[in-house]
Amino acid sequence: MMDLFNLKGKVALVTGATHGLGMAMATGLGKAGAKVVINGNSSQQKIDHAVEMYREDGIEVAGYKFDVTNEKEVQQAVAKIEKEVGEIDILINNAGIIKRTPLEDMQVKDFEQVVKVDLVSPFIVSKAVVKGMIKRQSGKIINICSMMSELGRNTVGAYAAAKGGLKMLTQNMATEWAKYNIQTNGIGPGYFATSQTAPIRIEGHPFNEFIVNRTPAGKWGDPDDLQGATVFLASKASDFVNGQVIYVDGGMLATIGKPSNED
Ligand code: GCO
Repeated sequence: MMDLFNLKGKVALVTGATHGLGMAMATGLGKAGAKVVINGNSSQQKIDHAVEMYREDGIEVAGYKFDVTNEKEVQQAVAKIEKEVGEIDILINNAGIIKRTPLEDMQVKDFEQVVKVDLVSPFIVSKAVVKGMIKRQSGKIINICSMMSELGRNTVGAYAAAKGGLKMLTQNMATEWAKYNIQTNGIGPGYFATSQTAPIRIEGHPFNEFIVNRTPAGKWGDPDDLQGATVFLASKASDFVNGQVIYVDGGMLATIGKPSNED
């Protein structure tokens, strides 16, 4: 039974994996036996530092710097990875940004940038990787969605539009590519303790109290909580699962919440 979750011999590309949720998911794939390829676009130094951290964790890893929104750079990077590391069996489209601004104040260019990174880049990277998967009649694509794939929240309208679109893009990728034995699914993280949420996760800050109260588990998620769902969707165990989003959210989407004075 455990062989179903064994990723030995597989190559997994995880975008935006120099820190945070991407690093946690990539680490899970590595611990399940995959050879991990991480992407970043901030600095080579940051990528090199992350590679060292993976290696200290016993993970076989390679790091590549490229801009996931630039189709030419992505195509060149995928060709380089497939030449230097191996054909990509598993793709996690995790790279993403958020800009928190009331919609009425948001600049169009900022809205477009969020959509470009969070929605268009999963299309760009998947398009570059899926050609090999189609040829090999095998592949796993996992798009990292969000609570905002299902719910709105003040000031994150562009992000919600992108993540809502990413849920539907996941369903369409599943529709078009399942016939090639490619399974495309999503993971929707709830509220996790990362650098992205650091500004809204301050002890005593109203939003921090709100999230803890709004989450039945009564806490922020730990990035490692995502590893089980990641390995499941990357492995043979999910070969007949397609177009689904697994929400790892402590129960947030299951409830309308409760009054703050209620246990
Ligand atoms: C926010 C948070 C969320 C989380 C996550 C929830 O500002 O509401 O950053 O967007 O990061 O996406 O699923």
